[in-house]
Amino acid sequence: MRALTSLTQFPNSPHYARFSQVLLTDDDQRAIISGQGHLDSPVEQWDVRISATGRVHLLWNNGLDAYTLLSTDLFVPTDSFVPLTLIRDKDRWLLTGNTVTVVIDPQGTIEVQVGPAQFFYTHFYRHNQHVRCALKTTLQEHLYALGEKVGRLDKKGRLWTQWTTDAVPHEDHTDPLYQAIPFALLGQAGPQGFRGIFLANSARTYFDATMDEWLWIGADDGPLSLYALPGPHPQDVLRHYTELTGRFPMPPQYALGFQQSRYSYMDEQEVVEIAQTFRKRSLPLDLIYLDIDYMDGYRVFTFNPHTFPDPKNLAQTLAAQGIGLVCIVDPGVKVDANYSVYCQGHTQQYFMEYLNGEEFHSEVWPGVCAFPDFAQSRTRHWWAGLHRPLQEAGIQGIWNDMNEPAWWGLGQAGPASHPDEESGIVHHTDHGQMIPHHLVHNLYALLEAHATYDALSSSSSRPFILSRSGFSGIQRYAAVWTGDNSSQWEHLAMAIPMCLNLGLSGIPLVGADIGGFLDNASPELYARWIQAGSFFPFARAHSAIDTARHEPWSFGEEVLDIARRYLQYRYRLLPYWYSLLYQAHQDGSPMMRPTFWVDAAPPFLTVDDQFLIGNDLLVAPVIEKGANKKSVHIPSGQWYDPWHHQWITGPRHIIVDAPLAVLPVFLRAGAILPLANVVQSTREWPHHSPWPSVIWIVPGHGSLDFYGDDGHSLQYQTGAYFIIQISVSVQETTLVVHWSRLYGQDALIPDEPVLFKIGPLVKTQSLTATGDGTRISGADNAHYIYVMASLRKKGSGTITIKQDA
Ligand code: MIG
Repeated sequence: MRALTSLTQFPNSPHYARFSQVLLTDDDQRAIISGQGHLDSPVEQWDVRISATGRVHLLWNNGLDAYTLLSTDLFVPTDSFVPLTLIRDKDRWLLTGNTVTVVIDPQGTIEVQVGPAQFFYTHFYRHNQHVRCALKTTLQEHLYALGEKVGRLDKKGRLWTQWTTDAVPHEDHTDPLYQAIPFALLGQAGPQGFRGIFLANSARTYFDATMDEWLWIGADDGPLSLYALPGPHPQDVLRHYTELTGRFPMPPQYALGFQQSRYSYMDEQEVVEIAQTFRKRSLPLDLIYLDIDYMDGYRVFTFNPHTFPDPKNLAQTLAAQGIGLVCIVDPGVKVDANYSVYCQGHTQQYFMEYLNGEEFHSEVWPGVCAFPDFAQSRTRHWWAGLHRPLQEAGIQGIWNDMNEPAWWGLGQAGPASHPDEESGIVHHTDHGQMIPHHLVHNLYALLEAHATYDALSSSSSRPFILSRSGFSGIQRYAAVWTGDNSSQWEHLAMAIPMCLNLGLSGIPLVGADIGGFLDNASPELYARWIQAGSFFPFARAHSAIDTARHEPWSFGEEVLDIARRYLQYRYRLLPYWYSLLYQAHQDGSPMMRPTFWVDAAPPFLTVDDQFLIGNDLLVAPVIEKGANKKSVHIPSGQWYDPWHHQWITGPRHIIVDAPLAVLPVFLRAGAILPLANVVQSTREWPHHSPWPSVIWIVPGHGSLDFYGDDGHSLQYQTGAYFIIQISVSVQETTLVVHWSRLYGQDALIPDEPVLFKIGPLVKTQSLTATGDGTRISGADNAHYIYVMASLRKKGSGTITIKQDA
């Protein structure tokens, strides 16, 4: 690995580019800047384009653009560009289009002004194939996203590399990790707010934030292809970024359920026992994972005939308990003349090759392996077809591991070979090009996920894929977990900023292995982890081979009760989660959000031991050993603490009691939380997505677009869904709850009435409720008013609560 610590070694280099000419193309949609400098080539070229939506694309051509080439096969970017006007202003060029202004200075700077966001680029530099430039930032501006990174929420102060790597074990200094997401979100308090930079390049790339006032951005090869994405809210930036790279399709509803894994459940009997114990202990569960030992000698797409003789029967047995099966699939295919997958791949030349056409081999779990060349659509098509036996056995989801790709070299002797060093490997494209591996490496998991997605969407149900590695756009196909963490308190703490930044990188369904993968969790650590993990978008417990048992009942009765209670909270909240999934699907908003999402001021710009689910639920997990209190930064506005029945006015720093059974949560005034009955599995709702029995309305101002569909088919893509907008407002002594259907037909909406739980109110004795629905008095009606109503009847309804005259 390269020991780069900074990109800024040549601060006074004469090699920075200068600009000599700016011209418009015939259609006026592209400005071409010619550069001069003491560069390796006498003339360099830059393109500037402005999209109709206000994104500014700056492209410094430099060799093969593998990202654009291969992603064009996967999807076509939607950008359309506006006509530009160019004028010479003194010795600079002014380029305008739409509401954007770009100022090009012959000294070698390009300044983009789009709304309150400003992007000042300078120090364009090339050395051999490496390109870089500097983007102006300030001490006040914080840095986020960048995919999957260790450390704090704010990524300033370090050099970050984007190069997909099997990083086991990883610690606070480890970089890079499994995902490569060359997208940075920059943000500060005040009107300037947030802005984003996407470096659309699949080579090894760098974001060097070691200087306070400059962000250096570089790539080892390929173009410096930079998209400036305006804000000012992070939601605006994410909308732009996911418009370019794609959004998360609605997954099957079980993807939000709890999931249990271990490396490995060794045979069918063990899997059945795990399922039965979950049911016996009344622990909600939707999926069990089969890790690599289910296979026959680690041969992908096979089952071990002795330990998993009847996977179909196993899947049926589990399905009867509402539990689905997910199988791991690694890309390495065992080189074995008696193994049909290898033989097909070899004969058809589906595998990666050396430049001289020889098949590339390296060792991984099955021994010596060949690796599918996912850059070719014919290989992807073949790979998709290989999933048929798994589907026929009734497998619900696919878990893609080792897809960085990870391999260990040949032979035991030397050090493990690293994909960097396999410099002679090439990929072939559909258009007859050969691309060196280092330009495809970061895209490998994305291309594999695309093939897997195709495999699983050939039936009528929605695909569910979990991927360890990925590039910008992995959210089009897969959920992501953070790889091999450890059963240590530091790793529980780190999971929060890691998943927050993954969410801010456009990937909504994210989580870390609950309990920690390596090592053994103490009962206390597991209790704290399952509490916190129940509030992560993706909730899966997993543990390595040779570790102690980590199922929820392995730590004694007290911890089991805690696990059950928090898993039940998770299932109750599923209607809320499901609506957030839909929002992610629509505009790229994360489901798990940093508190700066609602309050972009200090300390929220750096707070990373608490998080929001949507905008209404603040979660503050205990992440320290032995702690029974939690320090919480409450964002501005009124928040309700349901454990201590207290209102808190933010912004405020508080310390709350949090004994082992308590994870502090806070509800925003105006929160609308649709809550389901506790079920053991989402399969208890075979015909519709999570449906609330209760909608908790917290007095204040707020609204929620409550979304639903059938929960499993692709018919939502052709309009089979509904959206009911629910809002609450308070004026003097009157509180009004209103709902109205924004979209969807009656037949899709369950007929079961819902109970509006409105409160806490000061006292309900002197309050009257009028409007649609029937008032029900509950036991604790001193603080809550309950009104039963149908969300289906009529298209809308209102409940008004008034103080008696
Ligand atoms: O080199 O399949 O991150 O979740 O259990 C280890 C065995 C390979 C790494 C994954 C982990 C999985 C394990 N895999």
